[in-house]
Amino acid sequence: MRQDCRLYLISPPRIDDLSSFRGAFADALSGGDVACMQLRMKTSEGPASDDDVLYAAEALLPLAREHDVEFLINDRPDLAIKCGADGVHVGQSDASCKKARTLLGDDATIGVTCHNSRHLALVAGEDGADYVAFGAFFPTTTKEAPTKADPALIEWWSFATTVQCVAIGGVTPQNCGPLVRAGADFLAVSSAVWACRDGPASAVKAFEKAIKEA
Ligand code: 3NM
Repeated sequence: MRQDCRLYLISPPRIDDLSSFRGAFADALSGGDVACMQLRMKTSEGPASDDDVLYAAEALLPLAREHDVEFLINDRPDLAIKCGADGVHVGQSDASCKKARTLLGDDATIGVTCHNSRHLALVAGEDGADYVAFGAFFPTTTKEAPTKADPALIEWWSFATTVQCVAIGGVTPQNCGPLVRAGADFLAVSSAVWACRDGPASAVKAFEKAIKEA
């Protein structure tokens, strides 16, 4: 049986005040079930420096460990190794899934951005990805998402394979129902949690409720 859908947090693209964001992360984790946190410090102007990523990971990883939350680094297997993360999320123009596996080993979690492409997802699955990520399901301002995905893709994937899938892009507690019902294993969310008016804990709680009721 497939596990129930769970929440997967993506950091804000910029973390200007690490101590304040650490507080927001702790607040999010106090709100309910969180499976994973991806540190993705990257704006349209480019990625944060290696030092800034490592510094942020050093501050956030212990919190993730305390709450049994997987901690992944975006794009960079080398930084994932350096900071002791559980794995990496790679895009189509980053290190390949195979390369990441060679570098990180069998126990690491490796996820691959597959946009709205069945082909990319099948290749990632064959290459040993632990999950594939489809998106963007809804409009987002967090990233210039190059493709638009439909819940039917998740439905097809869930029937076709046992590799887990992540739904990403503009996901909120209000719009996530169709993704959950289609069989998404994870909802990957950034702004709906960090920019929630009532705070991250309240957003996580709202996602938990929406997932249960989907
Ligand atoms: N990847 P929010 S959309 C990181 O479509 C990312 O591949 C996407 O943030 C894709 O929850 C996206 O704020 C942004 O929309 C997700």
